[in-house]
Amino acid sequence: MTGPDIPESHPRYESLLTRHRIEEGVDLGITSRQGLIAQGRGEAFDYLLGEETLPSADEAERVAAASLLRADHAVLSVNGNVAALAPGELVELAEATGADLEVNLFNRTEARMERIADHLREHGAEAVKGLDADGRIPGLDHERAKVDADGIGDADVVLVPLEDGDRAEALAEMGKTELVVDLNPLSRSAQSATVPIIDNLIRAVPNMTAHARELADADDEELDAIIERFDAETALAAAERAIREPDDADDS
Ligand code: PTJ
Repeated sequence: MTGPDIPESHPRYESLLTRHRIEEGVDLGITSRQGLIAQGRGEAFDYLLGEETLPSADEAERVAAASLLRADHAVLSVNGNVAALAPGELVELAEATGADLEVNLFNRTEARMERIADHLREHGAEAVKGLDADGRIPGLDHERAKVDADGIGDADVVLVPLEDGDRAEALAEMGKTELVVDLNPLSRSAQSATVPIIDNLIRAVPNMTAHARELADADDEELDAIIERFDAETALAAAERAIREPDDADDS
């Protein structure tokens, strides 16, 4: 992708870069036009959160990394926004944790599925799932229910960044450990997650990879202890507090 002409010293550099990536994703036929709206919602929450990773989000990212490492079969779900914002970073997270990558779209079209899979391959992905669509998530209408039977269908741990609430709830009902990245702590996706990560995807993914690398030699007991100590409600409450009472900040 071409870089935007924004000086790194600009106070809103990260936000402008993110907008540029989403815009370019639309131009490339990767991101849906609804993705622009989703980006705007996300930006508003990021602004309220101070555009930085809260300590509670950093902890959730470590727990997510431990969950991916501990999984029998982990899958990172990729939609049009995620593919535009952090394709190379997701490939690195998949490599660091042994997870599969699967394209899974809210507004599914075959053309966009193919383009996103190609885009991930251009960023170093070796295998990309999602195109077989031979599995279904129960309780959703036909197009939105499609998954790969040997991908999300079979996974015990799934990372679903920027997921819509319906599908997040349906995946949770399938008993999967669901790691959700969403800047809105009140969204149904965040609320139904096993591990809600209230952070911007562009900060969350590299930080999960850093945690995964640091935990690469940890044994199962250590990973289990990290996972068991985590409390989703506390993490959600810390993010909500950071928005409502910024002066108290997140001191968890
Ligand atoms: O590519 P598709 O067809 O799968 O569609 C993807 C979108 C994201 C358009 C679709 O899933 C959708 O409409 O999502 P929603 O219901 O708008 O939810 C998106 C959520 O992601 C909202 O709660 C936003 O606050 C949040 N969000 C947006 N940008 C980011 C974000 N969270 C983390 N990082 C971001 N950069």
